[in-house]
Amino acid sequence: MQASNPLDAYIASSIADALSSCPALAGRQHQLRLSTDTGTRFVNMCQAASAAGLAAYSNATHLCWHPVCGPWFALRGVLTIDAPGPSLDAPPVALPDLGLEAEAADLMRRLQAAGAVQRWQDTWRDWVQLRSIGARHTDARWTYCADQLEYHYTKQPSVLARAVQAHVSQLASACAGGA
Ligand code: B12
Repeated sequence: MQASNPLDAYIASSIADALSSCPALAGRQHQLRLSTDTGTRFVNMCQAASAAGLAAYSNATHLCWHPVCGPWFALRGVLTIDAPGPSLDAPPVALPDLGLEAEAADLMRRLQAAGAVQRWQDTWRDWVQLRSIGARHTDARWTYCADQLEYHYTKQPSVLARAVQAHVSQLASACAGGA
C-alpha cells in the first residue's frame, strides 16, 4: 500500500510474474506496454482493444465496449509477440446498436460544457452516470461495486485500503464460520 497507485503497481508486477513463467514466450521476442506507459511507450489502449477484436469503441463515451462485460472492464496492457498472428485486415469489432449513443453523447456534451473534464475529482459520479448509460444492457454482475467505482475514478489509496480490509474481514468470518 506504499506505492502512489498500488493497483497499477500490483498489475505491473503480476503481469511481469505471469510472463516470466509463460512457456509460449520462451525463445520469442516480445514486448509489454502498459496502459500507464507514456512518451514513446504510449499505446492508445482503446484503439488496440478494437484492433485486436477484444472490444468495440464508443465515440460517445470514449470507452470500449466488451461483448460480455460492456464498459465495465479496464485495459491494462498490450503484449506483442514475434510470431505469426491473425490478419490485420479484419474489420474492428462493431459497437452494438443499443440506441444509447445519442443519450450518452448528449450527457458527454453537457459534462464538457460544465467543465467536468477539468474538475474531474469533484464530478466523478457524473462520469459514472455516463458509463452507466452505456452499460444499461449489460448484466448487473459486471458493474463495478461501490468501492471499485470510487477507487477507479478517484484513485484514493484510502478507498482501496477500505475495500481490501472489508474483503479480509469477509474472508476471516467465512474461515471462522467454516472451522
Ligand atoms: C488520457 C486518458 C483519460 C483522460 C482523457 C482526456 C482527453 N480529453 O483526452 C481523462 C483523465 C479525462 C480520462 C478519463 C477516464 N478514463 Co481514461 N484514459 C486516458 C489514457 C491514459 C490515454 C487516452 C489517450 O490520450 N489516447 C490518445 C488519444 C490521441 O486518443 P483519442 O482516440 O484521440 O482519444 C482517447 C481519449 O483521449 C478519450 N477522449 C477523447 N476525447 C475525450 C473527451 C473526454 C471528455 C473524455 C473523458 C475522453 C476523451 O477517448 C479516447 C480513448 O482512448 C487511456 C489509457 C491508454 N493508454 O490508452 C485511459 C483509458 C482510455 N481511460 C479509461 C477509463 C476507464 C477512464 C475513466 C472511466 C476513469 C477511470 N480511470 O476509471 C474516465 C472515463 C470518462 C468517460 N469517458 O466516461 C480506460 C477505458 C477502459 C474502457 N473500458 O474503455 C483506459 C483505456 C484506461 C484503462 N486502464 O483501462 N482518461
